[in-house]
Amino acid sequence: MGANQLLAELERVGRTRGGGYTRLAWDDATMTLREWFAGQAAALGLELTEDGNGNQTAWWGCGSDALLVGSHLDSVPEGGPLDGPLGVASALAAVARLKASGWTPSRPLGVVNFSDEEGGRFGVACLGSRLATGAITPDAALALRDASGTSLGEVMRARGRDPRAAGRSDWLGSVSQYVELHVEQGRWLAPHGTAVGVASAIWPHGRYRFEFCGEGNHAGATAMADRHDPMLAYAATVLAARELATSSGQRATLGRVLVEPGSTNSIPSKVVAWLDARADAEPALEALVNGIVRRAKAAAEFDGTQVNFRAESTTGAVEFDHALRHRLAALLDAPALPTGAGHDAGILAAKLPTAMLFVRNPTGISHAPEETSTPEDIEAGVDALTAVIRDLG
Ligand code: HGY
Ligand code: MN
Ligand code: MN
Ligand code: MN
Repeated sequence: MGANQLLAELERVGRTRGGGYTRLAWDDATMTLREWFAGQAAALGLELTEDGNGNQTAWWGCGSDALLVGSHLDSVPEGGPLDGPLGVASALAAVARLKASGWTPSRPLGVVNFSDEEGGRFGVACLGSRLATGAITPDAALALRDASGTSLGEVMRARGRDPRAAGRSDWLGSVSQYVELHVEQGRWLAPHGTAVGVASAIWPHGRYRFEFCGEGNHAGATAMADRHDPMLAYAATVLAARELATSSGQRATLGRVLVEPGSTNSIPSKVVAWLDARADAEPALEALVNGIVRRAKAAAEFDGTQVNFRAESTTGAVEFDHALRHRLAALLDAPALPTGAGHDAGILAAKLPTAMLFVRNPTGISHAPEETSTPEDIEAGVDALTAVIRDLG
């Protein structure tokens, strides 16, 4: 079955009234997708494994020196249909094509569905691949809590997994190359008139948690001069992030905010906000984040409130393996392009030769329901991935 048909099967899973897709780690929609993936593996005669972190891999052959392809099936809240699923569906479609053609790999081939790439529920991105590579400890990961206060460990246990099995997985030791196909996020391929590109690098980026603490009080009975409203330092931080990112040509977003108690007629006692900061070089990222933190602390001091700050997850600049990415670019006659989006491939690149293919996204929009590609470009992506597997496999 082709990638377009496979994606059509996922169309209703996790759809929201807003028209987006919400498929958070271990939620009902994502459990449906995991079962779908298992069904696809069985239909293709692939052997399905799951490591202690929830990463599923469907194997064609077994042993060392494996080639791994795939991506993730979870989404951000109200995300688009392709970020993640396109890579998994294209990998399954490529395997189906290769099997139908009678081709057999000379080395083991795995199709992976990495668990919780987006961090949409527990806040930290690429949890499955970070756990599998040791980039985060099981204790730190399992203690992460979602908006309801439930920890990852409790969620995994409720889904029949043993959280004690989480952590570095030995299966990655048998993998010697990873190629992830992904919908383009941003609009570079369209103006360059090509359907498929090869990733050169991933911008350094990080996620940082601000906690603005003030004095909860009555919204009607408290004079303005008597307030210690943490919302003000939060608002100043949002504006500072935009100002500092814009003036330095980098990127910063405060997109995940929790206001407590959150009632209309109470001055908040606490505002928790997550900063997503990205820059074209590590020193620039550090300067950007430090500048935002300085401004947050100054604003809090002015209002007699407090601010706590901590980095939740940071990913250094990723330069994809030169030999591999040049081989793919030559094979496909495809251009190379950097990306500001993070990926599991960025985590694996620290451990083994890794490359990414991007499929044209005509609007460049992602992490929103409007994310799209065309059926023709999706097929072109499968053509490219099939050629890559033939070449490497
Ligand atoms: O956040 C990212 O850049 C990725 O889409 N998870
Ligand atoms: Mn993704
Ligand atoms: Mn994403
Ligand atoms: Mn080079």
